[in-house]
Amino acid sequence: RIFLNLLCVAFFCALLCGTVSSAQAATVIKLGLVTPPGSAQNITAEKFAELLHDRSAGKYEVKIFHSGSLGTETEILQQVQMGAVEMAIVTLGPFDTFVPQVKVVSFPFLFRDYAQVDSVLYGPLGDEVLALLSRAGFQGLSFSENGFRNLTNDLRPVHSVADVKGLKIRVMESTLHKELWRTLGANPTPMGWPIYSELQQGTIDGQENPLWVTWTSRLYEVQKYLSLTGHVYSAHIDIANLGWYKNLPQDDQQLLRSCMKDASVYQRDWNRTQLADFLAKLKKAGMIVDEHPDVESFRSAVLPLKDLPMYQEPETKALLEKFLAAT
Ligand code: EAX
Repeated sequence: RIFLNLLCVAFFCALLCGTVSSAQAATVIKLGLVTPPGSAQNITAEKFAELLHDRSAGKYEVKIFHSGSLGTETEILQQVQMGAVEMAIVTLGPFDTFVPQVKVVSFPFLFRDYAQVDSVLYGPLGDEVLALLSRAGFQGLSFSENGFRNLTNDLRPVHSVADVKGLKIRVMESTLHKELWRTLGANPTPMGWPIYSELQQGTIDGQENPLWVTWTSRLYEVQKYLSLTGHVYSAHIDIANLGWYKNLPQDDQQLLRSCMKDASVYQRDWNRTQLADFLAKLKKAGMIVDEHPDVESFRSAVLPLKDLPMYQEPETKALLEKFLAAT
């Protein structure tokens, strides 16, 4: 009987403890992104979740909504703006419509290599861009890496810009990317992600993305030709709803920023060490790769982009000049 009583006491203690600990339950942060587990965005998100959990001693729990379960990047951005979702990791593509100045970061052939990317974009100039996001209701925490974009298509090998003529290319939902491919002679169609079935059905001939995307999204199944054009350094932007962020204690705001910056360092390293492996896998899967396309022909063809009206807005123009001077 005593034993039974003790058992009851133990049981109620356990119950009580459970209640107490759930009363101190972690603050859940919803974070949206469109790519699947294993993608570069997820690597950043998972690292961020882990760092924030550890460094806040469990005060925050990040719940990742991946694979576009919250919608396209544009839709996710709208939800973050409204505060329905606290955070997101998105490509810069759809940002044009929210904060137009951000498109300078994706200017074609802006960065020569990763060393330059790290010193300029992940330095003070990048922070200047992040600071602009508040005017659209976002807190910019960090950039992270999608990678240098390369063209794939299913019609023919592309060596120089002349080979691009008339190709139906899916581009991100971005004026810059649309203008870029129009300038190169293609027939660009802006679309959200994913695009596998459109490529499979042949409504579009090609697309452009970093190697990891072409590999993890199995685009090699529906795309024959890959050219290492590296035309745009594609960044992710890691953001929070501004009002929500400003309501956090100061120390926690700083903690979120430093966790995201550190997650970005980790993710860039992950991205870069895998590149050779992705390329080998794509070749093995049957893609015909032009590793040394005539990049100069692309570079000179995109020069007029600078004179387009979208780059004449004074703030955008000044920012682009700063980036061009630093790269
Ligand atoms: O992040 O939409 C795009 O082309 C992105 O680069 C892709 O989803 C990977």
